[in-house]
Amino acid sequence: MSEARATFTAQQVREIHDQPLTELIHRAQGAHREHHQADAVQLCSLLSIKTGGCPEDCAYCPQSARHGTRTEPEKLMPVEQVLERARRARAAGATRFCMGAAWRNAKQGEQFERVLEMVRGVRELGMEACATLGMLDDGQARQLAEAGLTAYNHNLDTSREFYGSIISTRTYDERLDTLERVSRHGISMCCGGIIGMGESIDDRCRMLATLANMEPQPESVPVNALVPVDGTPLQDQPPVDPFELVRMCATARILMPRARVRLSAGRTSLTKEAQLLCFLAGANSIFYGDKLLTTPNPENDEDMQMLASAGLKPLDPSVQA
Ligand code: SAM
Ligand code: DTB
Ligand code: SF4
Repeated sequence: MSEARATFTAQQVREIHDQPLTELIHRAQGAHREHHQADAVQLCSLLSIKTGGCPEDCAYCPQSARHGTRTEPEKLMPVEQVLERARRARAAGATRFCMGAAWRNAKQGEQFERVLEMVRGVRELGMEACATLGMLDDGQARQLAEAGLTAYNHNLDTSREFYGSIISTRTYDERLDTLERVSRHGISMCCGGIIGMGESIDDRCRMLATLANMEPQPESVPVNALVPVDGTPLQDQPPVDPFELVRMCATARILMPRARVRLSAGRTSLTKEAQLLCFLAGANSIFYGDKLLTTPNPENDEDMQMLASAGLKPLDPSVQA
């Protein structure tokens, strides 16, 4: 029997989001335990396979060619180098390998073939493979699916209303179109956003409502805290209050109970206590490895110690989907 799923209004999401934090975490815990192993955290390693020189103008991004950041543009990496990094990530305990390219849209021809080869190689290692390559056309989505790609990361970043203040070179609908293509070809969607860019709480709730109303809902939801990078228009944004991140994780967990909620960029600014609150609020995935795409992330040892001291464990590679 098919079940009609509830759709959420931004107002309903706001009511969930604004509950007392103790109540919100309690509800999120319930949703978390119903669908997930409560003591396991997914470790995803991230690699920038093509860095910098991006023609888009995303205000948060150090890789946009339009901002005066210190990120040096690099060419697409060779397949073997990428697979060597994936092997190292697997040996360190990661079960998912995510490859990011600073493109407006995925390239055609040899470069795309190379990415397909990387995806096949990562899958052969027994890891989940995720890619984020910008916009895709229908044929590219199909080829990625055939290569065995587990998930495609394409963030909404913020609400439709605030989007234009952050990015002028593409539209919210273009973003949604790529996500729809990805999903149509059977690839899971990894889709989330960033807080701390100057958006309002209502913008955050509108974004969460959009994500939760997708059919199907995203398989994973990255919750990023802005990493303010010198040279970007957002370089002087004040730091995010960790409780606001906790609220985002908890609200995402309640609205999308089956999704992996990934505590993503910004962890180097969080104490282990703040991160534990995020895990209590339903986050169950992190980026693992000392670099995100271009900015630092906690060292492997530091993360392993944090998890061990909380009695949490990395997701067992043998039980992943
Ligand atoms: N070019 C592709 C795209 O835009 O989809 C893929 C790479 S892009 C860097 C992936 C995501 O990283 C962005 O959508 C954004 O959510 C996140 N991101 C980029 N810079 C960030 C920053 N300084 N702080 C937090 N998140 C950031
Ligand atoms: C996502 O939501 N966050 C990751 C991943 N998806 C690709 C990227 C974070 C990038 C942070 C800035 C940098 O390191 O360049
Ligand atoms: Fe380019 Fe992606 Fe950065 Fe935007 S977020 S500037 S599309 S790399």
